[in-house]
Amino acid sequence: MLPDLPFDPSHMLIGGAWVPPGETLTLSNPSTDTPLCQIAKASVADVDTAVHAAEAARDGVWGQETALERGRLLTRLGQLVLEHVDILTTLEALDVGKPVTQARADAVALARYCEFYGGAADKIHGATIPYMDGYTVYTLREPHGVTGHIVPWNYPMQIIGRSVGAALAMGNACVLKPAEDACLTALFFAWLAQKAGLPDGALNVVPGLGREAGAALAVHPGIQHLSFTGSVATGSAVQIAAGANVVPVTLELGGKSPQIVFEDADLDAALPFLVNAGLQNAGQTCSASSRILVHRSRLAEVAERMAEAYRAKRIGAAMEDPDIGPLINARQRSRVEAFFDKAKDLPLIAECVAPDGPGHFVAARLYGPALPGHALAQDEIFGPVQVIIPFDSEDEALKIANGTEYGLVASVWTEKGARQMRLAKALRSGQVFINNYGAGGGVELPFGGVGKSGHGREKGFEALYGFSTLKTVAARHG
Ligand code: TXE
Repeated sequence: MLPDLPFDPSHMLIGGAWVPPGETLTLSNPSTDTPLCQIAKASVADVDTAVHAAEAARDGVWGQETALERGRLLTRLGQLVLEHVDILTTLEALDVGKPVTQARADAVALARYCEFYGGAADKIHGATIPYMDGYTVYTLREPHGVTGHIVPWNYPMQIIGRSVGAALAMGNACVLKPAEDACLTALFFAWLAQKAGLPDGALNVVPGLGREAGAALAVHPGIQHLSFTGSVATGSAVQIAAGANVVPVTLELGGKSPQIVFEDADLDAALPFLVNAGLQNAGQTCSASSRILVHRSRLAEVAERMAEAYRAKRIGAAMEDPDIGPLINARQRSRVEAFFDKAKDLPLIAECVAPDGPGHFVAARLYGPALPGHALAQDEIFGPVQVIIPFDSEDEALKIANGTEYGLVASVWTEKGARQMRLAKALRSGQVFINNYGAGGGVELPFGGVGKSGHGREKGFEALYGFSTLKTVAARHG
């Protein structure tokens, strides 16, 4: 059951007011497939009102706020998030089906984003540029104005932290469209932001359908920057829609991220990363490591040890804090099961059996050896499924690793320093990890992809450049 909330979860937050929508949608619990509550089905008109509220904030109190005060506000918000970690954890576990420990880590990460961007708000600035005699030239880093944030259901808190957190730090006013499958922590975060003293309209939240509210936000002429995380198809549609208004878009679209295990890899160190980077959040992670490339000399050993780890995993309801929770909805389960059909020609190395429904549970499966061109080795599955691909040489490993349409994250397990350096340079990927995977997901580390994994960078200081624009001022004084 849903805990008592200090706001009505069927309402939208627009211009500082909790507003009832014309229509609602039912939010359900993926662990039980039972309804949780009603949420807003924001209309095109609601999105328009939210954008105007953000414009009013941009042109009003929020737009006048100093960087120091924006930083203080975000720091206060981070503290409030920490004080409400328990309820945020419960909401995420119920809404996303995310095991409690993983949901808690996301809540703590949300606080960390607020702290980081709170601290960074007054430390980003322009430069002076040496120029011709008689001129003083400098640059000003300014907010875009009103930013749109279209967020998926797999990591709502982390994605809101990295995009809305950075956008607010730079002084933008935000319109956030959370996913129709999971929006409770977005609403709770907005309520905390009000408590922290965020001026009305600086953050507006309009839950609703992607094809209605999301599409309306993407095409709205009042939006000056869009940040989107989700599927390639929708990301591409959002970019095309934003193109009509010549609006910059940051796209984070997932991947097929490899871990490369060389003949000299420390397997004791690698094993937890090899497995957990694929199974965390039931594999519904943009940076999930779904391809394990293994030097043929270690193939049997890696397969055996990963299989052992798979068999020790437990799948269950999120509130029972299993290793693996349910998938978000029946559609996602069907998607994953369709990959099981495509894998009929592959050896199944290990399986962690899923409990029967009504929750959207699916077995965790490890397949291999597979050829690099197999559908399981090429397509994003977004479920608890990994595939082992053997290789014989460094060149071959690199070719396989770079041989998909994606390029989000890659990791290399080897003790050889020169090889680490060669691969870090040659891998086509937004992030490369050496003898680890993810480095704990630090908020400080710029994140984003190449190829169909998207473009633009979020997290770290880099995000602040993305959520701002640069003005050059040239003063002629003789
Ligand atoms: O994604 P969508 P879905 C991938 C993953 C998954 C697949 C489908 O492979 O299996 O996408 O998931 C909003 N205009 N990822 O259908 O449609 C929608 O409301 C504007 C990868 O959930 O991309 C939600 O808020 N917005 C991923 C958000 O877009 C629209 C995370 C994502 O939904 C819209 C999630 C439209 N026309 C899925 N249509 C990652 N990179 O982490 C939908 N939306």
